[in-house]
Amino acid sequence: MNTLIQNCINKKLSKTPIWLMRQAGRYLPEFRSIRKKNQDFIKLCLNTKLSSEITMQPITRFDFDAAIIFSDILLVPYALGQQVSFEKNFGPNLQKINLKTLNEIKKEDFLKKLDPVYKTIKKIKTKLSVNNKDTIGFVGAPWTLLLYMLNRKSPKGANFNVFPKDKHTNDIMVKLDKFLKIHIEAQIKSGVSIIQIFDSWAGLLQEKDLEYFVYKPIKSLVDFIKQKKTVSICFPRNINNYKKFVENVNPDVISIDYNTDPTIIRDTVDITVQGGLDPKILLQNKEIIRNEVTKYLKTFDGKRYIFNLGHGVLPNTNPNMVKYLVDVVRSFNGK
Ligand code: 1CP
Repeated sequence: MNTLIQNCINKKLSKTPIWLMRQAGRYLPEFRSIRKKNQDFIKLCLNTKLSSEITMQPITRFDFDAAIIFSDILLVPYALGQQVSFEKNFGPNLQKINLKTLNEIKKEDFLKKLDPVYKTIKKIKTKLSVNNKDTIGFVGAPWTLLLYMLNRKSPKGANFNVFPKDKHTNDIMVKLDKFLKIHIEAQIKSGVSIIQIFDSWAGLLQEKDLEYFVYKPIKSLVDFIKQKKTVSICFPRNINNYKKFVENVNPDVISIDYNTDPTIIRDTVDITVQGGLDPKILLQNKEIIRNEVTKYLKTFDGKRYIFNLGHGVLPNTNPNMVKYLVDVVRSFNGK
């Protein structure tokens, strides 16, 4: 039996599937109580018992149609030998890249470091497929990872008008392509049915640089995922032209941000669409939530659409409002 998301991609429309980016995270009190006792975030991601438990928390609470593995895009730089820590109220903090380590890293050592992630997938996979739910694995896109690796902290608020396409950049991009494929393959072998590629900072680039930093490297990953007969979802956040992205990259699903007009996407893009709702709407009252959610559902009514947000759930979101959102989506019966 197919999952709702597989049906949605194969045009067999029944119900609108729903899951949320960052559904396993800081807005949930049950996550916060585990996090309080586990100060080292990387260690927490690599604790199979706890990361399985955290992955399942939003499924237990809201019965979402898919679970996204509790992990982080920055585990890849970490496994490539770059130290990563997360500081409260600051975000990620990366040590300088060691090119020698990066050049010498072996596939076996990389996989060994990330083995707990694959164990987590295996552990939860059975439970999820019995309930006909998808298990979503993910990676950061090469551009977003490159940016964290070179900037060594969040690029929030930064403006990269010129970003060098020099040998140093190219060498790192080549390494990322290789090791992201290794990470993707290991997640697929462990049992994920979908890979989402997060290009959270694609919107910082100028149009002329998208080909080099976004389309080409993501297409390489999407083609690889296709060869493995697995579904790909791309989230090139805040780019101006999703149609052009889809034409160049050709993923199974395109995930849109909240600055994009959903009607234009509906009228110009021919693949399954995911997401869009501004996560700040969940901080509003029920009436506003219902109206805004219904806008998206009506826009994509009769189309292949996966309900999600236009970025991750915000930490100050009330879980009751997430429950309400799920109820609104599940009870929608068309126009
Ligand atoms: O308690 C804490 O402080 C940790 C907060 C946290 C969590 C819950 C971080 C730190 N990462 C995560 C989990 C996470 N990250 C998941 C797990 C599953 C889920 O979605 O529920 C996923 C898919 C990610 C992906 C991720 N990490 C992205 C891409 C999506 C996005 O939000 O744009 C990015 C950019 C990161 C980097 C990251 N991880 C954490 C922080 C604070 C940051 C930096 C964000 C920034 O630069 O603004």
